[in-house]
Amino acid sequence: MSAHRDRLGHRGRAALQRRVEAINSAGLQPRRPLVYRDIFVQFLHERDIMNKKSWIIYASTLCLCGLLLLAACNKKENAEQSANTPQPAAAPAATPIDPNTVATINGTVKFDGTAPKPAKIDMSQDPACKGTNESENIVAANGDLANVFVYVKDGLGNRTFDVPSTPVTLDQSGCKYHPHVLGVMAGQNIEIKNDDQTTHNIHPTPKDNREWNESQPPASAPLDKSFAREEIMLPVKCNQHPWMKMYISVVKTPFYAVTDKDGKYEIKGLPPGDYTIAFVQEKLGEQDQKVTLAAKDTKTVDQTFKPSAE
Ligand SMILES: [Cu+2]
Repeated sequence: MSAHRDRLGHRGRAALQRRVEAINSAGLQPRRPLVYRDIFVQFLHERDIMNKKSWIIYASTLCLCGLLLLAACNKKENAEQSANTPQPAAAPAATPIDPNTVATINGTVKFDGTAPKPAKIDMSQDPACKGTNESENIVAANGDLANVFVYVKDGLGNRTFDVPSTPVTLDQSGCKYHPHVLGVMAGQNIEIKNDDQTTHNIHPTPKDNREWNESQPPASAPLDKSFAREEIMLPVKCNQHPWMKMYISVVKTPFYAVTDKDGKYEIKGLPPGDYTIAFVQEKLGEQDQKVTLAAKDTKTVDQTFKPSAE
């Protein structure tokens, strides 16, 4: 009872008193004598129901307001975000290449001096690796230097080029990589095949791209890989066969070539302009040459490498 009284408080007690007086003054005749306690209990009951109803209404209203506020804030935030997010600035469009004016460069890369005798490679650790093998770090016959990566290093400005949908192929056969130097555009697929009866583990060790290595058992499906960023002469090795090495050059333009066994290369389809042509050899480094191409030019740009100091 004392607890009830406390819960009622001053205003509650005053209201109860008024009700008792109202009943008494109306001269009502209850079935049994109306006692203070009956009225008190009924009052508490009504008050309880009222309180519950009020709570539900209060809570619902609060929730609704909260949700509305949240929605409003989100909307504002989104609006601010889209206002603050810098839209990619429209790069000034590069002049389209006119196929009627394109030029060609070609040439021969020479090795000046006596080419080192290719070192013999012992592949006896894996009986599945048959045949002869020789080091390919400098491949020069009659002074013609093979496996030189030639590309347009500068002069194309902000031109961008479509990535070819056809892949380039890297084959493993005779426990060697074919080719030894491969050019590919950034994002273009490289189809890696294993034609050997042994498991290879392809392991590129890039500077500017993601490193990975993956095993490829005999007769397994080709691996499809690509590199996102430009990187010249990215080394690739095999974790199974320590002599297996090759280089992938990842470029942003289609203007590249690799010298063949006669040291020859050709790059076609260049718009007229001033260019820097880079020649890169895995042991002998890089040499650049400038060339100016007029419309429909075919220019010969030869290059000579001297033996390195070692
Ligand atoms: Cu291997």
